[in-house]
Formats: sequence, structure tokens, C-alpha cells
Amino acid sequence: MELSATITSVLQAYGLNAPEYSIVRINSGHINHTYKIGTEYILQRINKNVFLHPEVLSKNLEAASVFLKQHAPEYLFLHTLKTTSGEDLTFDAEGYPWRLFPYIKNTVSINEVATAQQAYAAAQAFGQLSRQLQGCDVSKFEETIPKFHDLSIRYEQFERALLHASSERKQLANRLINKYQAFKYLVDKYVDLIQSGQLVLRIMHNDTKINNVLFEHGTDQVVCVIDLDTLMPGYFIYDLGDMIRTFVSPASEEETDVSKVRVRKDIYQAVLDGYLSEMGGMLSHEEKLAVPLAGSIMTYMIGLRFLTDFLNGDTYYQTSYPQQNWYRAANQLHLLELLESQV
Ligand code: ADP
Ligand code: GN1
Ligand code: MG
Repeated sequence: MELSATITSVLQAYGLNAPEYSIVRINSGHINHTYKIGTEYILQRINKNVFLHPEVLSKNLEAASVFLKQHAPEYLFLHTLKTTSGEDLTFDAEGYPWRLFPYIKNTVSINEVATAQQAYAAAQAFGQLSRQLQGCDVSKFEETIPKFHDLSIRYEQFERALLHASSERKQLANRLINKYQAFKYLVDKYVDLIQSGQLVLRIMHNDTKINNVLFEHGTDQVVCVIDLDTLMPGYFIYDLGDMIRTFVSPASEEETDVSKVRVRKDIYQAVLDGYLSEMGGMLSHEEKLAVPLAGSIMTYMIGLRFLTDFLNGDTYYQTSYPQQNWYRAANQLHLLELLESQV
């Protein structure tokens, strides 16, 4: 079925008449296909190759929503709308799950942090989500992607990709491969940290990059966090680290000129201050000792994932030009080198 016919029939499931709306694709995410429907809705096609059990996404959202309604009724938690038959998802003819959200008006998402105020506000918002969910039964949540942020599994996936990569891609990535291998000591640090048992399993957002926050248009105020597909058990270093990864540089992970990738110390500090303003009281003394590792672990992990995807022939992340995953991996390597030279 052609895309507009698919969207028309998906919208019908929600009782909406497609010709009444302008339909605009939003390209900022790497995983799902997102469409703005008029000024009322966000329609998303879930990537079924990434989320093999989409009903788990709905189950986790529901668990969080029920808890928050009871314990933090004022909190703006983005929940899907139901189809006319009361379902959270609807499936198209190709078996892709779709879902609908209310469009949060008068908001923007950004791909680079411009000010320390933005960094503080976004970090505070991600911290607030986990703080509000403190006390919620973690066993009510399932992993939507198993072992999502397990760095040793990500390293194994990288090694497997090396075995199966085409000689052309391996050749192109030779320098990056050697450099990423040289940072393997971070896997050991990660394993030691997890095995120490000092980190508490909490409900984390697990994808805290800066474009997963909606800012009020024209201000540095956060309206809400979005992209809750990986709202599931995890450790605080995942959220804090992914914020450091995506907030501190004035150039985003898409920048192909690595000389523009920098670590802004004031922004780094604002991330810590904003996050700890919410989570500081929750984290143990031992957890706080892990704070300096968070940025490097997540930058290494996501960089490895970009490189792995390049070696696998770009099967996971959406790309818009042939070497995009190579450039993303090179960008993240540069950021990692900067972060590691500062500890
Ligand atoms: P992906 O999982 O592919 O990253 P997201 O859920 O992050 O998809 O959505 C992609 C983009 O769509 C966001 O960065 C934001 O700009 C916009 N967006 C998503 N949901 C909403 C919403 N409810 N209201 C307004 N904008 C939204
Ligand atoms: C993906 O969906 P999006 O674009 O917010 C990815 C994250 C990576 C990020 C890197 C489910 O996030 O883990 O950190 O790309 N999400 C998934 O940009 O794999
Ligand atoms: Mg996103």
C-alpha cells in the first residue's frame, strides 16, 4: 500500500479523516517514522525490526502512567491516544505498529544545546522523570530491547560485526576500529561497576538525547520529555551519560567536521547540576562516585553502536547518505577522546 493510503487507514482507526489534516514527516529521530498531523497529533510508525514486541512499549507506558496519576497527578506524562476500539496500537497491512500522541503545542525540539540554562532544564526534566517514578515497582516494566545498555554485549556485537563485515567497509573503518578497540578498558570499568552491585536498578528514560525533550517555543523552559520507548529498568549512568554525550558539544553527533566537536565545561556542569537537583537525594554515595564515568561509558557505547551498524551495512539506524554511520562513529570517538583526556 502506498504511504498516504496507509496513513489514511491508520488515522481511520482513530476516527480521524486524513484529508482534513496536513501531514508532515519529522526526521529528527533515528528509529521510528514520525508525522505531524495538522497541529493536533503526532503519528508514529514503530520500527518493528528494533522493537520486536511493541505491546511491551504500551505496557511500560501504562505502568508508568498509572503510578504517576496516583503519585504525581500534575506531571505531564505523554501517553498514546486510543483507537476507536480502545487499543494503544494499530497495525498496517505490512504488520508495522502505529500509534498516535497529542501534539504538544508551542514547543520545539533542538539538536544542539545553546545555553547552560537549556542544559540545566533538560537534565532536570530527565531527572524529574526518574525521581517521580521512584517507588514504582520495577518488575512491572520489561526491557523493550533486551540488554539495551549493556556495554559488554555492545562490544560483543561490535566484534561479531567485525567478523562478518565486507572487506570494503572494514578497510574504510580501519582507523576507527583500532581506536575503538583501544578504549576497550571502558568495558572492563563498566563490568566492574555493574558487578560491584553499587548501582540501583531504577526506571530510566534510556534515550536522553537533547532532541527527546520539548522546550517551550522561544524559552529555555522544558514542557515535557518524549520518546519513551525505552522507559524501562536501567542505571542512572545511562541517562546522565547520554545527556553528557549529547549536550556538552556545540556540534551534534551528525557533525562531519570533528574539529567542531568540543566539551563545554559550563554545559557539563549544568547537566550535573540539573540532573542532581532532582536525583541527588535518590542516589547513594557509591552511585555518586560513578558520576565521572557516565559520559565516557555512554559516548563509547553509542559510538560503538554506530560503528557496528556501519560494519553491518547500515541495518539499524536511519541514514540519509552512505557513510553517515561512519561519520557518527568518528564524531563520537572525538568526543570520547576529549572526555577521557579530562578525567
Ligand atoms: P524517534 O524514536 O524516532 O527518535 P521521537 O519520538 O523522538 O522519535 O520523535 C521525533 C521528533 O518528533 C521529536 O524529536 C520531536 O521533534 C517531535 N515530536 C515527537 N513527539 C511529539 C509531540 N508529542 N509533540 C510535539 N513534537 C513531538
Ligand atoms: C536512537 O530514537 P532516537 O533517535 O531518539 C537510539 C538511541 C541512540 C540514538 C543515537 C531505540 O535514538 O539508543 O542513543 O539513536 N534508540 C534506539 O542518536 O536504539
Ligand atoms: Mg527521539
